[in-house]
Amino acid sequence: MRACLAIAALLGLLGSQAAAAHAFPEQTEPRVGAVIDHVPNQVRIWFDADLEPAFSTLRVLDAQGRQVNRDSGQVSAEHARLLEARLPPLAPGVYHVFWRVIARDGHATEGDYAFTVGR
Ligand SMILES: [Cu+2]
Repeated sequence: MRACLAIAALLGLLGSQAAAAHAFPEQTEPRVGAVIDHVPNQVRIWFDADLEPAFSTLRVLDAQGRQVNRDSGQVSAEHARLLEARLPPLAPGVYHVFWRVIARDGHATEGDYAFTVGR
């Protein structure tokens, strides 16, 4: 999330095109920085614009940098603004979610956030 905002700020500084049409996260599950006891079946990120399914990915890495989700995420068939990835059961620890999406205008945005699985 922070990286995402940094990219937006950078685009602003460079006087690039308005970031309005790019896709940025509006909500995530688990939430940014959350400490959770129950691991959900999926990580889900809702964006503020429709996503291009072919080039949008979501990877969840454990503290050792190993990807824990088997696929690399997909845009929901029902909701063009929802990026999701199935999760296996997770051991306690910190996990980083890395997302990269292409909006329908062809512009890429990316970012990451962490959540923690408690004991
Ligand atoms: Cu754009």
